[in-house]
Amino acid sequence: NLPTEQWAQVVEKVGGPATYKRIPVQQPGPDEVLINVKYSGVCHTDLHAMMGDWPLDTKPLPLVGGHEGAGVVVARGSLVTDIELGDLAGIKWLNGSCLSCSYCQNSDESLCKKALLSGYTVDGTFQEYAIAKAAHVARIPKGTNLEAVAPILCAGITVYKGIKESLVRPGQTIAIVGAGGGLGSIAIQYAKAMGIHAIAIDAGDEKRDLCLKLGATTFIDFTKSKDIVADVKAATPDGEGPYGALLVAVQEKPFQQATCYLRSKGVLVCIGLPANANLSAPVFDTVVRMINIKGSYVGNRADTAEALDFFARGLINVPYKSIGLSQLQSVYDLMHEAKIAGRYVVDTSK
Ligand code: 8ID
Ligand code: ZN
Repeated sequence: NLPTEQWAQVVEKVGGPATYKRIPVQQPGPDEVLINVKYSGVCHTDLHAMMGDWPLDTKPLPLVGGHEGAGVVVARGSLVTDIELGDLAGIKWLNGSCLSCSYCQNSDESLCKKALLSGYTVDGTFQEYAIAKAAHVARIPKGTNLEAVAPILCAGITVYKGIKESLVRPGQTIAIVGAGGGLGSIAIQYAKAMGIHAIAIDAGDEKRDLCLKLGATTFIDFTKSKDIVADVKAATPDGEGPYGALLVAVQEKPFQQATCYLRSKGVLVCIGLPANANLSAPVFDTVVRMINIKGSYVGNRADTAEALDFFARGLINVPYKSIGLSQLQSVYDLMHEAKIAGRYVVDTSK
């Protein structure tokens, strides 16, 4: 017997704040499941959504944010046959896609024009009961620690996919920019597990200690370095710079810098989504040094399963701090100040 009402964090106007209140529990449609979200990670995307940072409309307000939700399947629609009540499951940013367009056919589901986005175009995981399309729900093995796994559902999938997109190979070096934040701290560990050396770039002693503990080979403090480009190059064995750069910072400037410290033929993978940012690079250098610039946007269902498998093998220890769902706004306040080392995970029962 499911409750008809629940606690949720609701965005009622652009710019926030998020309001903790009681709202109705929705019923899943025929191809959907209802998940009792136990824990949800807080991604910087949730803050961008509340602030109206992007040139993409959310669903009409009110909006329930959140897209790193780990929980238990408690109801399913009549067409759903491959996931059982009681199974552990995760709601990710890609809540659903059409599964039949040319992008979906090619497993580029995040590029589907009809994609549904959790906590953005549909209500997300900052509530006790959330809905997702069964085809896209992440399958989580029984016995998994739901609090620890939650951040894998966006941050983990995204950085794992991004590292693959960088084409950096085992034994080579990647720069992770924004390395002390949620995506960055997890990226260090995926890189390490994939046999890749990570140069971590971020600010402050807490983030430096975290990055080095997680396995970064070097930490560069962008607030203290007098010459980021020279420092990054100097941190690679031949002084030529890293083979790839994973940009998960929420500022425009480091995107420009990366094109300068990448070694020739290096790949810049843009993941962070700072508001109103543009990327410019010198055309001459880009040509004669054969620099690659690309974007990477979450991951498909196979990336999801693979990212979760790295977690299940004990290779990824998400550095998370726990807090009640009722305290979400305080997490946004810290995030806005770039004061979070690692990830916050909210407990929907508090
Ligand atoms: O699919 C995608 N492309 C995707 C998926 C998930 C998240 C994209 N994102 C986007 C988010 O919307 C956000 O814009 O990735 C970005 C990072 O998300 P996050 O990791 O959740 O944010 P955070 O925890 O606040 O970490 C950001 C870090 O960047 C550092 C900050 O100190 C912080 O630790 N940073 C900044 I701001 N400027 C920097 C700079 N110049 C910097 N680090 C290095 N150099
Ligand atoms: Zn996210």
